[in-house]
Amino acid sequence: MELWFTEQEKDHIRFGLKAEKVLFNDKSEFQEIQVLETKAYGKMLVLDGCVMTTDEDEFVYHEMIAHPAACIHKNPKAALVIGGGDGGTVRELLKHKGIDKIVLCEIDGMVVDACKKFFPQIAGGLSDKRVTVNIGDGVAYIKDHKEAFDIIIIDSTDPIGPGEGLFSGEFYQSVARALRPGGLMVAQSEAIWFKDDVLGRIHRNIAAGFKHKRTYLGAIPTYPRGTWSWTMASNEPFDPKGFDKARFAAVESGLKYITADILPGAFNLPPFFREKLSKND
Ligand code: SPD
Repeated sequence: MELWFTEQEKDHIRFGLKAEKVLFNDKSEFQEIQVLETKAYGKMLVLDGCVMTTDEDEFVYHEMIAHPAACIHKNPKAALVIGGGDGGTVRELLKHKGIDKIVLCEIDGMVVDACKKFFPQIAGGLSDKRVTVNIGDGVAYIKDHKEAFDIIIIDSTDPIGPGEGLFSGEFYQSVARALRPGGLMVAQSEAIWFKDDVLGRIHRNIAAGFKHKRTYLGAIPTYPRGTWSWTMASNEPFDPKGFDKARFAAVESGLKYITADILPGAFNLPPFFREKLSKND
């Protein structure tokens, strides 16, 4: 009998992949966790029925969430990743030798353990000496930190379930307070085809915490509708075109998606999406 994984986006939209095997299937205190073997994308991590990462396309998401901020910030030394228990975002930040401290705050220890076992090429950096793994609630963690980080990355699940608090206006205000002067936040901000009310809420809430924000895009075939967005925000102006070229050149040979053209180019948005966002600025 064939085994099919389907992610239901709406009652009339589903994404499906044939699964060869279920490698892991458990329920933590927070969510259902599965690791499936697929022919199309290799191993795939699924949380509460939504694809989080796959062997084949994870590099797009993790490069895009980490390197723009690491190269646009003037001189990043300390970074915090909230969520991101698979370790992919941490792995990319570690490529920047100038970043000497990275804290990962992930609510679900079972996600970290499963990823260390099934995705060692993604999670391997979690044992690096520059990295501290804190298993706990990112919403509480951020409230206890003031002017502590240069870069804060919100590598959350979708805005339902355990990830919901990571999309609130109050949370983004706490993130702004936890950044040092000149600090940058990057948050995964969902698919560009997502319902206007969901996107509207995310962007209004980010604007509640930050004076400046810019959204950028990348292509991820295993995420709903394939075109994904991230939003960079700060209380000081920043310019994607003014990224540090030498810092980018030092990591470029290890990258599979971002180039020196793609990095600033990803901030060019199609007019329909720009208009959608402008309603919530
Ligand atoms: N709909 C999927 C959104 C997932 C974003 N986070 C993925 C975590 C990968 N590190």
